Amino acid sequence: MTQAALNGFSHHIMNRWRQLQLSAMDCPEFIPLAWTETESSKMVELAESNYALLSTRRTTRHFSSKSVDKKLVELAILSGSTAPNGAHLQPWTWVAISSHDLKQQIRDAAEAEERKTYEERMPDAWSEVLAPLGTDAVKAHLTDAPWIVVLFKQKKRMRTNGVWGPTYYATESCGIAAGMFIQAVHNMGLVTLTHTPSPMGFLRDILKRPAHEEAMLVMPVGYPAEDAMVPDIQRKGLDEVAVFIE
Ligand code: IYR
Repeated sequence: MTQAALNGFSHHIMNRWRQLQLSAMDCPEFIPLAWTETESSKMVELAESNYALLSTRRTTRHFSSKSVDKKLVELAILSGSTAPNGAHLQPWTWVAISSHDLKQQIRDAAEAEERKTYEERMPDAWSEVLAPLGTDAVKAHLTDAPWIVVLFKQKKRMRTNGVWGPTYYATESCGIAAGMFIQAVHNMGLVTLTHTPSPMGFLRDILKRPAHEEAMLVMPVGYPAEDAMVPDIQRKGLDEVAVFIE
């Protein structure tokens, strides 16, 4: 046998061994999909009512301090956590805060960063598109709302062998989870706002999260203030957002 053939052979043996190890390790178990067919006449009705519900969702900066039952926040988090995600690693941690002291600490730190962003860091190209939305460095919603939920993305995971490994598509997974959380909050008759203080490192420190977790979104949850306002803006139509190729 030539040296090249020997190398090829040992490579083949190594690969086979690896395959055997893998199949012994994760021998997947499957169960039947729980699914009941929806009558086709009902499907359009359901699709329309879901769209109608989502169309009424608005992001407001004006929250009431009226309290919200913890159970509702738990259900919103559970709903968000049903999101499809990379390799089913569920790479998220939701930190839900109702402590006024902690909300104040988060608000103070967020406003300090946001003041720098709005006053020094924000280029014209950015501020010109934010101006119509009326955002600024004052983040009263962080103390007005009864709850703030901070979504942390897990960048790594501990493998069963005790060695750190990556998570996969954690940003996409957490983005989808946040969307489902927002939908759940809206569906239960509450409002939320996707706040993205930048940089967000202070959230890990204040909330004592480990280094492999990175804050992605801060979402106050509550009732809207009685005089809550929203910008007068329209959503793009289907022909502006979609292309169908049939
Ligand atoms: N993070 C800042 C700025 C901001 C940026 C975008 I893009 C928005 O849609 C809204 C705000 C803030 O939260 O104010």
